[in-house]
Amino acid sequence: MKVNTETILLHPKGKIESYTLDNEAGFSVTLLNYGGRLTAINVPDRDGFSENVVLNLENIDGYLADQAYFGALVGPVAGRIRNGKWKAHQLTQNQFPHHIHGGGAGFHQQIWHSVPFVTEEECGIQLSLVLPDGTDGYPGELQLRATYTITKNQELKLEMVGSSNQETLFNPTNHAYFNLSGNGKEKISTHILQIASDQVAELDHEKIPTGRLMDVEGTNFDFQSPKLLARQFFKQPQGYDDAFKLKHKEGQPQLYLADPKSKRKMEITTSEESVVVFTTTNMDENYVVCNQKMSSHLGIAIEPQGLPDAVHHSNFQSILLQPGIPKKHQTIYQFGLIDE
Ligand code: G6D
Repeated sequence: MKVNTETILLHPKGKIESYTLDNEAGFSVTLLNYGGRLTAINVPDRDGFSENVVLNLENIDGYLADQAYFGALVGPVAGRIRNGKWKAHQLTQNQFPHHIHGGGAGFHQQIWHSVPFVTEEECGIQLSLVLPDGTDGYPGELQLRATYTITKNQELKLEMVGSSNQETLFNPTNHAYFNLSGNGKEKISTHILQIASDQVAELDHEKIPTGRLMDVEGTNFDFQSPKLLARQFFKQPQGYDDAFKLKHKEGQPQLYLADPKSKRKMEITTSEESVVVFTTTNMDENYVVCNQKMSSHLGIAIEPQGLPDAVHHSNFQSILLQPGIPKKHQTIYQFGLIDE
């Protein structure tokens, strides 16, 4: 196990570094301390050939200008908060009139303090950050720790811990866009997706939950058995940007994504109540991702988190962070090959 460090840019706000965590057996993860962004997860395919299974931008300028959270840690609260309102607090209305993904000074554009570590079985990076009281309207000084760890066994673990000196909100996620074909060779339509979820949050026309949880059985949101995405996009041309409420069963992952051609698979196990799945449908943009123009269905963002806009729905799990009581979120991404 080893960690390589590369200095990318001396930015006025601090040194931007890139770290590569390497299990020395074909599995490696590269991330920036800027936004804690995953820029590469290299995973062997059926022939043992390692390629990147997350979408990345061309260079650091791309990340500094990014509006779509490529690979980023997102928070303090992922997703939309209606009108940016919580109790008497007004959060930044960065998707006017709503608040989205932590606002203007969210996790994704902070330079985190970073410390690499290596043991015999694992290696990783511990990132830390303090967001001052009142940042983007959130009360309390928020102390954060985000730890990325890889194992010999092709696991990537992300643990995020938040604590505050006042009652505040905490619902972070990671916003990597996956494409298991490797370096964005194929569209995600070729992928198979399964989610341990029998309910999806009903959304209004602004993509904000109404509070109703709808049964997925027999609908286009039913991923309880493995589904080919191409077939789902045919039935649901607008794609998916939806929050699935997860079922947790000891020892079982909540999400399975596979690419039959390369035979790569990923299983996600999370402590969180839901997963937001965003299929990049119609995301035809003028920037370069994995050496090509960003286009519809190039990646799938998988964002484990509490249900969005939870502050306005008493039937959603609370995302309150109480003073002096740290809260931990954990997600494990397990990579491997489809069994024949
Ligand atoms: C998020 O749910 C949102 C999308 O609506 C948004 O477009 C994307 O981030 C960039 O996942």
